[in-house]
Amino acid sequence: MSNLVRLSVEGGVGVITVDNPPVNALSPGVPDGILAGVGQFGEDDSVNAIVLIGGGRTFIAGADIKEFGKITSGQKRSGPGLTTVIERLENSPKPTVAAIHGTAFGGGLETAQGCHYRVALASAQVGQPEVKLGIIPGAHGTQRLPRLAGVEKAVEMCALGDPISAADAFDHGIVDRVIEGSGYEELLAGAVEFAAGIAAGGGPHPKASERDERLGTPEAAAAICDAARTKVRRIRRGQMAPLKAIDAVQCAVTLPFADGIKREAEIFQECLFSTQSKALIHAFFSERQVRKIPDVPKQTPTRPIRSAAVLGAGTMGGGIAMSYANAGIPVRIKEVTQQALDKGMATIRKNYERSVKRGRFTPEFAEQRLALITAQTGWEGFEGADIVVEAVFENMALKKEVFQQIDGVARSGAVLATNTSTLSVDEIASVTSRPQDVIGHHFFSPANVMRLLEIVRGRETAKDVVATSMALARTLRKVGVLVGNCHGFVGNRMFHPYRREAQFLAEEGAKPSRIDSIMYEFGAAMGPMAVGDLAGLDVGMRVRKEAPHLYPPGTRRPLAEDALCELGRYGQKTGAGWYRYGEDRSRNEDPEVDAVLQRIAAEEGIEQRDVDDNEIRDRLVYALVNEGARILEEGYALRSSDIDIIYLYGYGFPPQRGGPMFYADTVGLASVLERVKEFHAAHGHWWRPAPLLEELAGQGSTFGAWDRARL
Ligand code: 3H9
Repeated sequence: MSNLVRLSVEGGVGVITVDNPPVNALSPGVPDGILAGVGQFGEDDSVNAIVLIGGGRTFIAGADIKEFGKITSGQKRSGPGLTTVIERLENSPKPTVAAIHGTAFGGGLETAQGCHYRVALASAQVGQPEVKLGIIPGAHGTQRLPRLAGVEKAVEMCALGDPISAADAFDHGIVDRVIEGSGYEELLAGAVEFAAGIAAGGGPHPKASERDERLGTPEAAAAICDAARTKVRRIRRGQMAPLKAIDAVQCAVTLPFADGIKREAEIFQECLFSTQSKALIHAFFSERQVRKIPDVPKQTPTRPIRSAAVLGAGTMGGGIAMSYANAGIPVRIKEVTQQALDKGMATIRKNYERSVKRGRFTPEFAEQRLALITAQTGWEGFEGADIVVEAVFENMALKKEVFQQIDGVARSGAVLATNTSTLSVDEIASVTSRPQDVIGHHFFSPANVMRLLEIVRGRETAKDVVATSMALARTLRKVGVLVGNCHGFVGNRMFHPYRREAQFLAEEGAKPSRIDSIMYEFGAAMGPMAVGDLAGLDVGMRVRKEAPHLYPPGTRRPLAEDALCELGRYGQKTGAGWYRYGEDRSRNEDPEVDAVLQRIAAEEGIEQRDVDDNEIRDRLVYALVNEGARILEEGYALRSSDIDIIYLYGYGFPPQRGGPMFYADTVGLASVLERVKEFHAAHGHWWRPAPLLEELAGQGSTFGAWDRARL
């Protein structure tokens, strides 16, 4: 018997317990153990039924994702396949019952579908999240799930990958009984009682593979599948697995079960070996890796954050306050004038109303959250806050003044966070008497929605403040990434050359709308011009004015956006920027922009030409990669995969590309370097290859290998 699976007998019911913490993944040894358990209990006359349950906090959360990399790299694997186990559970003469708590995901839910019955705690969730890893269910889930739940539900679950509650699963026939109680013990007792009752009632016991009463007609399935295809082409744009998952589920209706599972296996293999799947699996592990900070181990104590105070009720301050309130943390929000405070609170209220309208929050939830926000113009209560977050205008003198005030009121031991997006955390901390408590919390707009939180460690930031910030990010349902204190930190420091190249390309003759569509086709949520218009072109103009050292003498300076700003074209907020905007915010090309670009080209002696699409893509993406490589070698990011997470969660980089650094690895660093050198020869200074890129390309290595070698 595998040591990952335990067997016991309770009241005539054989219990198979999977014990593979933390999530009971189907690692090698688990399928073997379940198989052996079914065999042993099958032959044991004292056992009338079998319960399959997960030890610890969850049922089986799926296949062991680490194994996929081994398969695709050609490593040999031994032991029975999961489908053998599932067939054995389904063909067991004694009734089999899956007892679900925590999460039954992917191969876990497929294993449960092989059981004759499924019971679950009300708190449990079930799902087929494989598409989030760029694959489809590969252990017959696309064929059994529609037989249990109908095609519509199966398509939704397999194509979108989102989990559903036990109640929803019960309503759709995936779960046969919801067990009262909240813990493992109650689940086990309920499942054993259920199984004993079923056994006493006699057979035959339902096999999902043989059921067809919920499948419906091929015509009805085709209509459901077509509608789902239209939807995923929009909301999972550029991703292959969701469409493949729909194809596979449709086979449940058009093919007999035996042929359906063959087709599923073919599609599964095709997806598993795709670059998209490798990218999404990279993103899965990178999101978890990001929490590991070599000199701040897991055991580092954290400071409790039970209350917060935010300075500034503008767009960022308001969104930050909402993030705290949404996590159940009472938060004070302070503005200088009553008028600014009222405006900020009106926006917060409007945002909650919108979330209620969209069905994201219930009206009660929104009211409760709103009640957690205290609006004020004074400092009252700040002395009790566990964290004070500064979100005032991006100006060093102002931030210093505000931090001096915070230093005077905040209690000893409070975390003092600045939401600066570019300024030096050390300089801000230097005006306080406690730089060890100061840290950057760089939220992304809209702060209540965007998942990224760049956590900027200053020279003197205490380790427990770092650990507290990382834990707080999870509480706020954000992905916290630790970065170093350089201009723009990681995300904006890389975004700067990306947007600079976009301007250069436009000045050289590439149409702004073409530049945007190249990045959109690459999979980005928005192209660089549209992003500029959304954020406001004056933001970049101000940075260029305030940080002239960023453009040393003799280097080419982007001129287009400053020129657009001079014409009052600040972007969407003024109705015009790179585009002219209609009342409904529709984007229209504008000849005035072309005229500005032509004028700049003529004045600066820039030759306007027909810029090739590949050049547009490579100059934009490799500008990110080259700067990312510099950031890595300078130590401002811990890993290339941290940079990828920043771009996936903060900048709309397409998930199926895995992030800019992973994308560069998939292209091959030698090819990337060759292009960077070409651009260097043609455009000079800004394209000097990063030494780390040269080093890794020279060794035939990758950023991924660099990460692994260092940690
Ligand atoms: C599949 O099943 C394909 C099938 O069709 C079969 C085909 C034949 N494997 O997320 P956490 C690790 S595809 C390996 O922080 P939480 C994770 O890396 C799979 N490792 O916990 C982390 O490690 P570390 C379908 C896994 O409580 C630790 O466990 N299933 C796996 O916030 C804790 O993870 C999925 O896609 C795994 N399957 O959330 C489910 N899962 O501590 C993926 C986790 O070293 N998993 N780890 O950093 C999840 O969604 C979440 O982990 C879960 C728990 C919700 C379960």
